[in-house]
Amino acid sequence: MRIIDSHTEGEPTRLILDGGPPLGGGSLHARRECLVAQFDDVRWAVAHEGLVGALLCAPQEPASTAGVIFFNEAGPLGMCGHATMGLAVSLYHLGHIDLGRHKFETPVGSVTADLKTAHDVAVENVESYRHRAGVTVEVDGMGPIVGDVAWGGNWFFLARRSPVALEPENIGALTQAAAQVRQALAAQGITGADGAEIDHVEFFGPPQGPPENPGANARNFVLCPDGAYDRSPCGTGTSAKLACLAADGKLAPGEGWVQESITGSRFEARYVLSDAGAVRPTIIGSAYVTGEAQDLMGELARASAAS
Ligand code: PYC
Repeated sequence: MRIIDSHTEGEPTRLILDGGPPLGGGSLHARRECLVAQFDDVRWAVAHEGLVGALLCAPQEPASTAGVIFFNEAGPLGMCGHATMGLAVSLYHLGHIDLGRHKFETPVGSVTADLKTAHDVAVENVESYRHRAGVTVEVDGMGPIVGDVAWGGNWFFLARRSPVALEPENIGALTQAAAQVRQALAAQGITGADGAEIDHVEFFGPPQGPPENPGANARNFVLCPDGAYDRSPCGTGTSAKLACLAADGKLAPGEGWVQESITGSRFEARYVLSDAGAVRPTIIGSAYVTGEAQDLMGELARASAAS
């Protein structure tokens, strides 16, 4: 298996270039189901160090650059904003694509990565929307937490206030609080559309960027399904936030939003409205290649035999 690693605003991505499991043809959704049903050990082995894996696939449409299935240690993801940036930067680094716009098929729809430079990418995400507003979830020891349920390529609960101050020294307590919220959502039957599990929890607070670099609109903390927090501001979580801001009339089409992560990294974001009135977010950030490896599965087998 040949892989390339990258970092996007603090969050790692591991792209499988070739040698991945044979998933057959069909839609990216069907191939994602095949990955989970038949090759879950491969998915786990690639992503178990707390990174997001991206399996490069042949696209269905000739106009697409590639198909991609994102996953982490817990299972497959719908979309992943930071990893799409890592994907585009990695393919450019290898000389597989030029600067400019590239369409990628994902299991939840096609997205576009506009590679502006070797590192700067604007990702036009899938249509995003708020499913439920002002939902109250009762969390033991925390009381009622009010938030919105929204889709940004994954399902999010966006809490209106963070139960713990959004400071890096509180990451342990934030992770625990967000995990409790996620458990409470499931226990109280609060879901996304069609009963979909809400597997990402997002807390918001005021931005805390350094005085020499002001201008973020909000800081977030995002708990991912594998129990790890997102070091980046989370592309799909930022998309879900834009959908909520749009629904509340707090952000107009084309208006900029700067989302800061708990680590202080940032994504710029804005949205357009489709002809049908749906929110189509664009998330802008930077990614850097950090490593390349050949024979990853052989290395993992040797490491596990030696330990
Ligand atoms: O950037 O969309 C994102 C993301 C999802 C999970 C981790 N990062």
